[in-house]
Amino acid sequence: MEAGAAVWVRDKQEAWVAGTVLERSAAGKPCTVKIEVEEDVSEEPLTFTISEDDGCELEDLKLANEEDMDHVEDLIALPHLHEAAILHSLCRRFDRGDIYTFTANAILLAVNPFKRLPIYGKDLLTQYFDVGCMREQGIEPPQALGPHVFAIADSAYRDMMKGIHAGKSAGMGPVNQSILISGESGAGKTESTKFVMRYLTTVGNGEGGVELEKGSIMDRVLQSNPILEAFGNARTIRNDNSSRFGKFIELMFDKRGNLLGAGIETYLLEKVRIPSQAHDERNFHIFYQMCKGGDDEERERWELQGPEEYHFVNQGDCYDLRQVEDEDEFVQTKAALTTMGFEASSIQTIFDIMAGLIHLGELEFEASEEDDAAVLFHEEDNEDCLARVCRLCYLPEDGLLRALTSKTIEVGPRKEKTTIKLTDHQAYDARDALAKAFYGQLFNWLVATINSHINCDRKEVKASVGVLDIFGFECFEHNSFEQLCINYTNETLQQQFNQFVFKMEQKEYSKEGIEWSFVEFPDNQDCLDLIEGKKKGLLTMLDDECRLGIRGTDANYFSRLYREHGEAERFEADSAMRTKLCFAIKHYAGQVRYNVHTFCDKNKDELPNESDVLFASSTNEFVVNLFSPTGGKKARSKGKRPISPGQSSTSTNTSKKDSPGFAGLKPTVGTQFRGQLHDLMDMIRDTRPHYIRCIKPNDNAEPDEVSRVRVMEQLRYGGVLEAVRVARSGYPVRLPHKDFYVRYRCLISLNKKVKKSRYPLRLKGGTAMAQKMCKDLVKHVLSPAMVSMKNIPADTMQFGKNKVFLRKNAYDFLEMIRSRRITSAAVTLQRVARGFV
Ligand code: AOV
Ligand code: MG
Repeated sequence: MEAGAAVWVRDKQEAWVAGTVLERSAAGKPCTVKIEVEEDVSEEPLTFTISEDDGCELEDLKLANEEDMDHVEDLIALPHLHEAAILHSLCRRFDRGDIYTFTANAILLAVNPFKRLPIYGKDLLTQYFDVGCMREQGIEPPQALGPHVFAIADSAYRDMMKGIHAGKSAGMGPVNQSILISGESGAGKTESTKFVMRYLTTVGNGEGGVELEKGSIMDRVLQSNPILEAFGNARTIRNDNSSRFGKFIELMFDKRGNLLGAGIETYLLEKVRIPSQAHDERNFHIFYQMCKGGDDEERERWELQGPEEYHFVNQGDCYDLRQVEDEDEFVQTKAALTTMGFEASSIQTIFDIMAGLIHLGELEFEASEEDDAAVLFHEEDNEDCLARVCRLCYLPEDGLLRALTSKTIEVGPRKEKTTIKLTDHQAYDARDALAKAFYGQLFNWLVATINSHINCDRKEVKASVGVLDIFGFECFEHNSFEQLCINYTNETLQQQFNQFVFKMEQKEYSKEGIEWSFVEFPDNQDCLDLIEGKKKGLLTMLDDECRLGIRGTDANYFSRLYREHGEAERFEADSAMRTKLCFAIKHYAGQVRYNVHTFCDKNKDELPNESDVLFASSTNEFVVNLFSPTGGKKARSKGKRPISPGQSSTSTNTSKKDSPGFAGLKPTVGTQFRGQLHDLMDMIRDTRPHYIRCIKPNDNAEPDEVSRVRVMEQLRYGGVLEAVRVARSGYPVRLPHKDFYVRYRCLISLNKKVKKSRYPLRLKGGTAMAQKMCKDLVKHVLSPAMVSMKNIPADTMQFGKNKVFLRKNAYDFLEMIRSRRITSAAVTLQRVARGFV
């Protein structure tokens, strides 16, 4: 390191701080560095010792990039590539309002600005599309557009179209695409998803252009968002609009790239929020929208006052959102339901039931003096309330009261049915369970109905782009089964990223014999094994406990867990934690402490057993159907993957024969969820993934505030640095020799001296021959052209055993001259066809 060199020095508070080397040093000698601290100029210089091995890089001291090299749009362009440089680059870009940054074009980093930026307008959307078209035609666009969520949506769309045009033959990778969006709670996944969907619906509108016709399929697909958010999102302490369910939406296109329809699959709605909310949190938005936004007539019908009045919506003592008004949102929710095609009578029933659920939470019980059995508290008040609930939920009063205060059990060897009375505590539990089931079932029905309105004729579908928006990684003071499932999802997605970006990539290089130095990455497979392992994973052990029926308890589960995993690297439960039945998991994104209280019940997710009869006796066909064994409407998103109300997220009506878990019982929540996640990952495996990694710059949802330590944490656990390293030294494009030859043979005229007859149209012979012909083609034609026209060195291509490996710049260049050659005509043809001109 030379004297005067700009460096980064590791720092506890700021992650990395800038400094200057004061004295020149060599390996093994101390090196003094002056840190540039604004407030404290008098700070003593620090001394580092550089060992022989470290060369000029130390664990806590890194060479800084030159000023003008800091502001790169793609991190792989950073001359000095390390954590400090990436962090600094992102922060500087963020300060200038550039919230997006690419990593090798395939991973988009998005730092949440927490304020509206004017970068999502129709004009800009069109520009991104135009630039995409030009690139595809081999034309350098006149203006460069920076990294953007539209750009990644565009590349997914283009890759899909390329796949459609190329057909199955040309080794171009899968036709179907997926955009996988990750990041912790509040990082911006849902917002990014909406931008991606807006881009894809707009370009999928074909000749319709950028204005989407009201009620058109594109419009309906977009309108699914406000509906699902109203019923599935809630304010948490991490995010005012936190998704309390996971969502995978598959947008389907025809051979011309027009949007035909979509299918939505949802995962694990957090129903426990219905009966209880933590301090400063809210129930699902819809309740507040109704309480505050309903007009006089509606509120009279629902008998609703302000949300402060009701137990099910006031426990968090929090009623407003910081950025939006519930009243306005309610208008939007209703409009979206109408646009989607929900019938007016269904809409009324949905809202009636929602109001009924609010009143259900008001029902109170006490122990009767005779036998401790639950009876309505203050009979008169509660009878009014019961009547109100029943009117709004279309249920018979005696039936509801019976379901809440009694239970049928089987006794004796002949399993005779007998009814026992519940205690007041059990009655409260039954009330809450009923509310959760009702809401969960209604949510599933909403999803299924939306699917039926955005569905399309599968025969026309040529390819799809799937967008995954999950609930982000969470760590609260109190974490329960829901957080375990949420964090398990995030682990799975991180593993998918690792698989794709690191494992598969590096395996392929060694298999093909490509020169490569292995990049270490943060692997989380062991954490996944701990959670979902077949024999002794946390979920399996929980199922085992639940199988014991009433003998299974949370405390038992805990002791078995501790016995089995007490020593595991990723597991922790010190004595203080053990007395509280808590354990911690060291997740990829940090340690989370879970309390096993209620795990068994939540995993079983049982309905009060009188409720079948109760719902069947409803006066409203809608309610009867919602809970009938074949319940709700079934909608299919794709031939083989049914989305049925019973199977997604909450499942209370899965038929017995579906049960993979316990013979004769419905599968547990954990079992179902694991199955769903595995199906999802299987499907994603058949797509070409594009990643958006959302980053939360601070924990206060404040604009213009960056905590460098928090940003660094997220970069670190997301494996961003390693991903940039792999991308920079890697070969993202690979084509089987024959495909490479067929694709670029048309360029032989670039070298006038080459005899065409040496390069036959069709290749004969085996792989060795194909490889030789490719090598010749590269050596005599392609490489000289690359060097002379673009100064791209020859080592940007390597020959594997079966494939040619290309760096991005080499591939882009070849594609550009190839398309120039092939489509020299009508440059704007596609623009015209898409209606943008
Ligand atoms: P999440 O989906 O990642 O959290 P959201 O997408 O809901 O996070 O983002 C949280 C909030 O950040 C939003 O409500 C916006 O106020 C703001 N925000 C995010 N992205 C942008 C953007 N591009 N421009 C302006 N504001 C933005 V969670 O669902 O809780 O995991 O599980
Ligand atoms: Mg979200």
